[in-house]
Amino acid sequence: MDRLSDKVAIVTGGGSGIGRATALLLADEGARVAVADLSAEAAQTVAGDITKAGGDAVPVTVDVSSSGDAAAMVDQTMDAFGALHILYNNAGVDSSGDVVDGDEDDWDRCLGVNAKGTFLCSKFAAPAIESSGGGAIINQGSVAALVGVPNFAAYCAAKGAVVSLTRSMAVDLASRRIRVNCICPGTVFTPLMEPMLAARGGGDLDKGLELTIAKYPVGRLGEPEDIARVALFLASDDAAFVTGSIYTADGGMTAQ
Ligand code: 1HS
Repeated sequence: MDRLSDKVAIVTGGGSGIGRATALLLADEGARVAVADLSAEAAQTVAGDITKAGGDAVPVTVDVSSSGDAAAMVDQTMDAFGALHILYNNAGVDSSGDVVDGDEDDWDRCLGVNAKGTFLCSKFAAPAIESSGGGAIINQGSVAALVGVPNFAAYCAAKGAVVSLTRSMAVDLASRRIRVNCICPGTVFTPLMEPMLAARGGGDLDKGLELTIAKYPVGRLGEPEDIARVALFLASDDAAFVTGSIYTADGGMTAQ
């Protein structure tokens, strides 16, 4: 289908995992995509995959916790495509430890990327989206914003901030014709999650996966494409009346 023809999207963290799956899906639906990632190599690889498949994409290197990088990412996208309609604030990092053994630098990094990064990318993207006629911002929350996940204090706090920021942005940006929604995924087995899963299994990744899957009524963890399809819906005109919403995509984990 061509649900996003004539649209331009930025996907942060687009070089791997959920971001990669979403960049590929949005391009397959006709969007021109800026694949933004901290890793220039990863961004180039995904942008190249889109181009080889007949799509239109450019790689962008960005540290979303840097205001200069976030502003430059939007400028590079506008220079490349002349418009911006969709921003997927997917880039994120994990954390380790509870409030007692958690590390202050780990807290600052986690809040800086997950919460401040969402703020900065949205700050610079919103005027560009407005000038392009409006569009959609999708923030990446987590079930960790909705339930307490053990030994994940900074991550839970950061994703809770993203959920609240989403509601605030939805109210503030409606007059600019920008819809803002948040996806709260359950665990998707990506490179980002391996440290947390291994720690949960006492250093045994397979044990950590077994313990985690047991928390999911559907009997499996998410796939990147499970989340990408929710992002596609929220980016598309099918969600024209949806803003300020929190979409859990968690295999029933938080329904228990
Ligand atoms: C990493 C993702 O945002 C989910 S947080 C961990 C949830 S679970 O593994 O404890 O079910």
